[in-house]
Amino acid sequence: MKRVLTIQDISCLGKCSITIALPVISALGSEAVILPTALLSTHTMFNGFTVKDLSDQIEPIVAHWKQEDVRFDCIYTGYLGSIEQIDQVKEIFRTFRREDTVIFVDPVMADNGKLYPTFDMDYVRKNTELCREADIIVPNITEACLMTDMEYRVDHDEKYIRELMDRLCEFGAKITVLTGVCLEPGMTGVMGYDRDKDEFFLYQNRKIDATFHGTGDLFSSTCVGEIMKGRDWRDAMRIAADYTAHTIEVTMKDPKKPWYGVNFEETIPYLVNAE
Ligand code: PXL
Repeated sequence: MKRVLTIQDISCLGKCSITIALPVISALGSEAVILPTALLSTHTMFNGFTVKDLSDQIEPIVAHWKQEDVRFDCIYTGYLGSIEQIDQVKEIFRTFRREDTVIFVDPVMADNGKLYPTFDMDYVRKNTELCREADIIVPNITEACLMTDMEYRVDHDEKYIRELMDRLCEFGAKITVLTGVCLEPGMTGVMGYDRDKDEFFLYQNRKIDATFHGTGDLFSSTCVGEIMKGRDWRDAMRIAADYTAHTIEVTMKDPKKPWYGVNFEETIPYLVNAE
């Protein structure tokens, strides 16, 4: 069985980061090992959330794993707490990276043209450094614009997306994926670039007029789980995009849906059977 280390926060309530990564990666048949970066009462879209930084736990946990000679097939990072933590994560890459370890970085820090509360431009620069060490990066358009110094545009055309992709590809990842790419009315999806094959990939599916929290984490966790299943990265992205859209649709039909996240629990059977 493949073993995935995921490094992100625990938002106790809120259906994002580790509380999505764990069930999704497990459902797709890989062992999910967690390294929590911070403990929050909720995600940061709630008012009055509490945060306990867990940076001081990282070193002893990693030291113990080294003693146990633990190996990972993938290291997947999402929301990290601080600039110092990004240095700790880089060190973890150095410690556990083997020839066939997939380093998957989702530089979670912004959406819809805005940085999340708690982050600033120094954090953006540091997250850019982390992306330079990855095999696969999956920023959304807002994160990509911040990291490449481009203007954020809600309405975009292919020329704009290509320019953004060109700048992102300079980070040197084997696979560069930009999410939230809308190139046809009513559609949204991803554009990817495979460095070794020098090939672009565009996948568009129906755009649902709603934004829900945690859907980026759902997309990334699904990609990781599918890649660990041996799926080609293009198929993994297609399945993840379809699964995310399907989950949003199912959530919208629930009159009792919570405002803070999607009903991914209901759609796990769909995911497990996705081809
Ligand atoms: O879904 C991304 C995410 C993860 N973790 C925390 C967040 C967010 C987005 O706001 O606040 C704590």
